[in-house]
Amino acid sequence: MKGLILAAVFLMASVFAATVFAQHETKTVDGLKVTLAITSVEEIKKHPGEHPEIRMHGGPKGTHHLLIHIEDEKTGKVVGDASVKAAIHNPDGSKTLKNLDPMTIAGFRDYGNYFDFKDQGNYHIEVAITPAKGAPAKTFFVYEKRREH
Ligand SMILES: [Cu+2]
Repeated sequence: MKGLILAAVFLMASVFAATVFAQHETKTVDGLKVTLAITSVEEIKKHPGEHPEIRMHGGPKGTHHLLIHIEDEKTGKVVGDASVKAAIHNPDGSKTLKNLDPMTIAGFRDYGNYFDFKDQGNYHIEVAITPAKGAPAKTFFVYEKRREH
């Protein structure tokens, strides 16, 4: 069992190592460790073999793939049975609301979807997490788009 877990961790690390992230950040809220990873669609299309995202959500749309990975802070267990939504406040003042679909990368149940982050500026990302057991939680990230990816 321990060997299996180590193998899975190694597999996930190698999947992540191959990825150039536009943003990668972890925050802790209400006993949950929440990791945000944003990858540009360009990057995904350049190395489709390294990015399982290429087959997700009906194929790439928009400019970026947003992924949320959730772990229990105490046990380190992946929380794969939550319902996760993202509300994005775009630099032009508009708002985008999307469900983050359950998706499996390297055997882990994560959540994600494609978004349009076309404009330069700050995207305020509010992530609402409703675990199957336990209280709902909210956390915030800021994606600062300063370059063309
Ligand atoms: Cu995905």
